[in-house]
Amino acid sequence: MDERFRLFPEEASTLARETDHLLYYLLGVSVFFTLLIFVFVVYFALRYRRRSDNEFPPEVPSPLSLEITWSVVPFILMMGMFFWGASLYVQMKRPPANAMQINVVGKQWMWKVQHPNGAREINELHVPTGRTIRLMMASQDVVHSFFIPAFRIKQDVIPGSFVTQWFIATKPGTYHLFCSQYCGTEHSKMVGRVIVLRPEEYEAWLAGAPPDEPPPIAGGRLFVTYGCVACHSARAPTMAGLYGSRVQLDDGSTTVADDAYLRESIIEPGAKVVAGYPPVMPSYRGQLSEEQLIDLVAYIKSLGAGASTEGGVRPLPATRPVNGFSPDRAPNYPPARQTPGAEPVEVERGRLGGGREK
Ligand SMILES: [Cu+2]
Repeated sequence: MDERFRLFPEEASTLARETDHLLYYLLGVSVFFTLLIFVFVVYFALRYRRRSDNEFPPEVPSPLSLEITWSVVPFILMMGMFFWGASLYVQMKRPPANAMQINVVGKQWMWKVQHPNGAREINELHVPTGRTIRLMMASQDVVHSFFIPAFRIKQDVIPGSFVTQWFIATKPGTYHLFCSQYCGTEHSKMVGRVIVLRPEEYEAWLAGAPPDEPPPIAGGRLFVTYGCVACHSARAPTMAGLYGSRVQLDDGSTTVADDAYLRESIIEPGAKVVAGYPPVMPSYRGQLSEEQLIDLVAYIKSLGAGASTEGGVRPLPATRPVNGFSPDRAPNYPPARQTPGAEPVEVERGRLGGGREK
């Protein structure tokens, strides 16, 4: 690593250059106007100083053209900052398609990383150049913040949720990885290295890393051992094609089945109940680690993405009889609460024991 003094960290990602350009613009505008104002203050103080006790300044009307100029010019410069910053922010928050997902779990006081093939590392992150990397991050305890100065990315990792961050590394090398959120006594030791390799070097590194179960396979195993499969094949929504699709909820609204939704549905199943199904799923809060939650979501994702991510409503799987209730008897099933004539669904809810009274 280059240990010479440098004003700005190295630029090692595609976002780094653009972030710096915006920063140079902000600095440039700030320095220019600070100096301009400073020079005018000194100049006017000397030029128009009071020269004798009986000197009174004449009243000078402010010219309209000057008023307009010094209102409009800063307005344009500020709006430039706003739109430039906002567009960069939006770009930073939306990972491009076909990103390679690497999972990161923060805990006191380390970063645990897992690659798509299952390979794990701690406080180190190996990535290839030129590839879109999407980090799927979670915290096991307190708020941490994943900070790679050379990539100009910093993302708070909040317990109880999944957060994502993406980047494309551009320059092979070793860079700092920090936790930039005070997270306990050994926060200052929660540091690591990001090692950017050429794609072929990355493949070689992956091949040489100790093998481990890929997340979707580990998730599939959890799906069976935690008994999810017992319900999510007949009595509850199936998982095939669920990821990324739009789901009809029992309050009439819809939601996209993304990582956050799946996580919430495991931890707090009553928060968003799929229309036509009784809210009987137990909560798995405290039973699954962050890694296991990531694995489960990876498994569901591996079952296929929804075909109707572009705003359509995924048809609910209701082809099999549920506890003796056949969908054939209720032509309006499943949109239970939207259609007034969907009485059989309500009856069925009561019979399953967990039905909520309207
Ligand atoms: Cu931390």
